[in-house]
This record gives sequence, C-alpha cells and structure tokens, in this order.
Amino acid sequence: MMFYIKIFSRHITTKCFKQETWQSFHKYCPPLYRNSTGFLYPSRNPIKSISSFGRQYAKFSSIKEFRNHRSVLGMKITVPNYRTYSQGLSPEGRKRLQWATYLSCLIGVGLMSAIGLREFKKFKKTARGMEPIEPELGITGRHVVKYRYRGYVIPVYTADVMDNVFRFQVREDDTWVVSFPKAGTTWLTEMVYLIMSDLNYDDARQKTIDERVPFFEFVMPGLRSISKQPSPRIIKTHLPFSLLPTQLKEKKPKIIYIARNPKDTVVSYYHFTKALAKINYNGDFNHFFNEFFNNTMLFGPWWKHVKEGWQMRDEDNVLFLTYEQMKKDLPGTIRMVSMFLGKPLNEAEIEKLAEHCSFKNMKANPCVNYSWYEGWIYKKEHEEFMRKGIIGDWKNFMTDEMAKQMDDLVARELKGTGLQFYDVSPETRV
Ligand code: PPS
Repeated sequence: MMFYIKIFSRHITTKCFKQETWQSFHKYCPPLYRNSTGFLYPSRNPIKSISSFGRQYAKFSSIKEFRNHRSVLGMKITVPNYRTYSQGLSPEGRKRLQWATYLSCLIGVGLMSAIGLREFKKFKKTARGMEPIEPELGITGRHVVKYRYRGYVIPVYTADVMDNVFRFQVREDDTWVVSFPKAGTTWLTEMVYLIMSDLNYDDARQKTIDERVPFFEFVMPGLRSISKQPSPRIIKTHLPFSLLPTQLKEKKPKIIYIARNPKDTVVSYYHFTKALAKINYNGDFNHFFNEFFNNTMLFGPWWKHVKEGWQMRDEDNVLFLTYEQMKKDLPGTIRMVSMFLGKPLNEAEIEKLAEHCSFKNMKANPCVNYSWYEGWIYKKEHEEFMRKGIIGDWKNFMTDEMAKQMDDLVARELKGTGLQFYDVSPETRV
C-alpha cells in the first residue's frame, strides 16, 4: 500500500500539477516540502493532504478570502488543523466540511486503486514474458499498446486475459473460425453460422454477426460471456493456434482456418486500420507495409500465423481454406464446409447460400457489413468494411519493388511447406 501511496504522490506532484499550482497550494495547505528534483510534494499521506485542503477551503467561500483571513491573523498563527476549524464551524459548515473530506478521500482512493491496478497489470504481463511495443506517437493513438508474446503481436486487451484464454473451457461441439485479420473471416463465419443453424436466415437477418459469432479475444462480449453461451457455439478468433486454449487439442472441436494472400491481406488491413477511430492510424500505406516486415502488425507475423494453420490441416477436426478458393468457387466451398461440419446441403440450398454470401449481398446486409460500427468504432470518414472483395487489389497500392519484397519474404518463410497463394484473380491468371 505504501508503495502505491508513494507512486501516487510522486505521480501527482510531477505529472498532474504544474509547480505554480503546488506553490499556491503550499500557501494554504502546509506542510509541503521541496524534494531534490525541485518539486513540491506533500509530507504525508496524500489523501490527508488533499482532504486537509478540502477542510480548509470548506470554511471559506474562496481561496482569496482564506488568504485575507490569514493575513489579518498575522503570520504567527499557524494554519489551524481539522479540530480548530471544525470547532469554529456552524453545524451546516461542519457537514460541508465532512462531505468535502469524504469526497476527497474517495477520489484519492479511486485514483490510487486505478494507478495501482494499472501498474500491477503491467508487472504481471512483464513477468509472463510479454514485451510492450510502445505506440508510435503521431502514427497511432496513445492508448494503442501492443505486446509481443511468444513471437506474436497481441493487443493489450488480449494480453490482459491471456491466462483465461489458455484456460478457456472448450466444448466438443464448438466450431472455431481461426484467421489472420482480413482473410475473409466474416464471409466464412456467415456461411458457417447458416450451415450450423440449419439455414436460419431469419435469425441471420435479425442479429449482427458479432452477436451470433463472438470474437473470442476481444473485450466484447468477453471470455466469461462466451463461456456461458449455449451449445453449439461458433467462435471467431484472430489468435494463432499456439495462443489458443490448451483444451482445443483434447476436445477436438471443428476448426476452420482461413488464409488470404499476404498482399491483399495487407491492403485490406491497412484500410480497416485507417477506419478505426480508436487506433487513429495516421501512417501511409508505406508505413503500414513496413509494419508487416518489422513484425509489429497486430496478430502478426502473418507467415508464422498461416504456417501454424497449414501445419494443422491434416488433423481430422481441421479444415484449411483460402480466400482465393472461396472467391473462385463459392458453391464448391459451401459444399465442402457443410460436409466438414456434418450438415450436408442439397444443391438448391447451396445455391441460395452462395447468393446470400455473394459480395454484393454481404455489402448490403446490415447484419454483416459492420455498419453498426458507425459513429462509434469507425471514424467519421472511412472506407467500408466490405471494401472491394477482390483478388489483386494490391496492384493499386504496391510498387513493383514492394511486391517483390513481399514475394521474396513469402518464398523464404513458406519454403518447403507446399503452401502457395494466388494473388491475381483466376480470370487474369495464366
Ligand atoms: S476481419 O476484420 O479480420 O474480421 O476482416 P475479414 O472479414 O477477415 O476480411 C474482410 C475482407 O473480406 C472481404 N469480404 C468479401 N470478399 C468477397 N466476397 C465476400 N462475400 C466478402 N465478404 C467480405 C471484405 O471486403 C474485406 O476485404 P477487402 O479487400 O478489404 O475488400
């Protein structure tokens, strides 16, 4: 406790108040002392200092009045303490004084607890081997803190609950959709939801995809809420296999991993990141592209994520898909996914679902196009979530040099895996 009191007092003296503020505070609320760095600080428990300011101020209608009062009495008179003040007060004044004291105590305790909790969380993460990646001021918002953990970059909200992530109770009848961001996750989850719900289009048109398929590691709805959801659950996550619940291996729920070619992934990720109000990303595409190579992109590195998914493809409970494959043959992918989930569909049902999942329809569908992010998660001016939905848009953003850099990196990192990506649309491919 004393440690946090010390931290708190140092924090408020050095950060919250300017020195002039403390100097004027000093006049009315001694004792304050100057420390070696030249800052004034309260000599005792800061709660007492703050509340004593409240007490003294409560008796006078303004600081000026208090100053006059002191000068009339002369400098010999020391500033009276709580007892002398309260004795001279009317019952009403005493009440005011009491409330001022309680309030200042409450604010002090609240502040100290918040700072204490923050410091404790930081300490816990560092002790677990999580290394903070500080936000680049001017490029992202101040609060965007990422952590490097077991080779991956994870957001602070996930780093805070990593223990619970590993301990999460998996069920055999769960379906997990795993992906690196912007791989076509929403597209696939809409398809999986409809297959698993026996084509309940009514539900799909009433509830947003976030309500029907929770985002595992995100703050909303949170792990506790997901753990209480009825079976069969469909869960979406951007965490790689090595950071998922340990029970996934024993319970063997159905897992579908979806990957997209890295060039279009980066382009789509860039536009999405720019749209997010909280992240407040100000960098240009060049800067974002370099984040990919410097391994500072959230949930990256992409190649490590995708390689882990690819290595799991032979497990009975795992299906590996690509965005390009869905683009090339959506009905065929629906057929494959429905068989994998043990809910085969007939041709008419496949055709209807393919129509429902077409880019045009998903873009117009308010339950999947993330229009509910407007005025809240999105900036005022932003690109739509369902942006272009094509293969090869990277050509509009990458120079030849960038494309080569990406090709070289992918060739190097995926060498020997047999995993290949097509980054030009099937029509233009030779
Ligand atoms: S997220 O935020 O990680 O969940 O994003 P994710 O859903 O994985 O990816 C979004 C991109 O998928 C495109 N998309 C589609 N493409 C084709 N057809 C359909 N039906 C479809 N639905 C979503 C979406 O447009 C994003 O890609 P870009 O390149 O930005 O358009």
